[in-house]
Amino acid sequence: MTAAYIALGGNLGDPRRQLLDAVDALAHLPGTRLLRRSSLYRTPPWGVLEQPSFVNAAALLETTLAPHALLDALLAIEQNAGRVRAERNGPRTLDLDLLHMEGVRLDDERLTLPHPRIAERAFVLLPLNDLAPDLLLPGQGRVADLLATVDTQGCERLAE
Ligand code: PH2
Ligand code: MG
Ligand code: MG
Repeated sequence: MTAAYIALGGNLGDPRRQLLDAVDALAHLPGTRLLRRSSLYRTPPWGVLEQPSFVNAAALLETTLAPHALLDALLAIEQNAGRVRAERNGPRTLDLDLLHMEGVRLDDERLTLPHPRIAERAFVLLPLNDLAPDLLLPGQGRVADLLATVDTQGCERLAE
């Protein structure tokens, strides 16, 4: 079994519902257990600024799936949520990004692990810090230390 960290996000439709349904779908993947999920956060849009605010979260799985099989499973869950691929960094119903798998470093045309841009994104680090503040991301650093270097202004934990 390998620990796998997933980032969830969305800003179209009913993002909270879509994220919670996606966590449920993650828990039901073959060979996979859901260990933890973070709080939900409302976060200002990053990249493309003229779009609704996002809801973001993170989940920690334990899985026997290989990295590319897990990536395929994440894309299938996005498709089921009605995800349409459009503008880069633009609005979306559901985005599932594979952040890190324990012991895995990988860089090919489909997948780079750890995800290369975790360190610059408050909307990823805030929920990831709920799950694993001491996690050391190879090449980037410790999650809690990285979180201390980014601007979390405008991010708020949502009551559930
Ligand atoms: N995802 C993006 C682009 N911008 N901004 C926030 N706040 N949260 C996201 O999940 C997000 C984003 C592309 O995946
Ligand atoms: Mg993304
Ligand atoms: Mg994505």
